[in-house]
Amino acid sequence: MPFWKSLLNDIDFYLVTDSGLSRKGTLSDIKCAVAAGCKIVQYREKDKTTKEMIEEAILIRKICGDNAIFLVNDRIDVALAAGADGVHIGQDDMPIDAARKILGENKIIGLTVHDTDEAIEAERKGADYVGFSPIFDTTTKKDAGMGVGPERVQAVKTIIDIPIVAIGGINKDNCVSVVENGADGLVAISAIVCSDDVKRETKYFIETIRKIKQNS
Ligand code: TZP
Ligand code: MG
Repeated sequence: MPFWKSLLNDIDFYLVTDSGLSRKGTLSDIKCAVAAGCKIVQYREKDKTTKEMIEEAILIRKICGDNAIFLVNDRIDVALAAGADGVHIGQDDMPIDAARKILGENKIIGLTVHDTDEAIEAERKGADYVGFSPIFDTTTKKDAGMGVGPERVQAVKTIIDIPIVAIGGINKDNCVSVVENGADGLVAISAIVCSDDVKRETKYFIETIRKIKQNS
């Protein structure tokens, strides 16, 4: 059984990288987040060449080791070249069934969904988890659309069996409501990579999520 099976079923905090926003650099962000206990890292890079991405992804693979699941955004080629655990794709990226053909059964495929219909379809097509987006308004992804609000997580959570992580504008002030509405995990970019202490902020999210789940 791949090491990530149990981690995926016990998601709490999930880091997505952004080299454009990062204060200390993507590799530093990942090292600090994993040291703080982050168990899923998604390498999301829009500005580098394929060669640069593969070189960086190989380093990320080493940092994550068996402690954190390592996913690559969009780029199945980069994921395979670097030995990542899988990919995260969007509605307009390669369809899940095509991605599955390339990656095989032992890799993770996560899909971004915006409503219950897309979530049902994602599960039916074999996604391993869904990223429900965007919960709140965000400036990190310019075309993300308007935040739908944390209450909408409940509708998606109750309709599918695969894990649901929530993304978009999540920060320390609003994260509690998202978990209380049923998110298995929270994803953040700016709340982590723009901070001056990635380890501290990551710990805060993990502990907050765990506390809410214990009490529910
Ligand atoms: N997909 C949907 S919203 C988003 C992505 C990649 C950006 C999330 O970034 P932040 O800074 O946590 O709002
Ligand atoms: Mg994409």
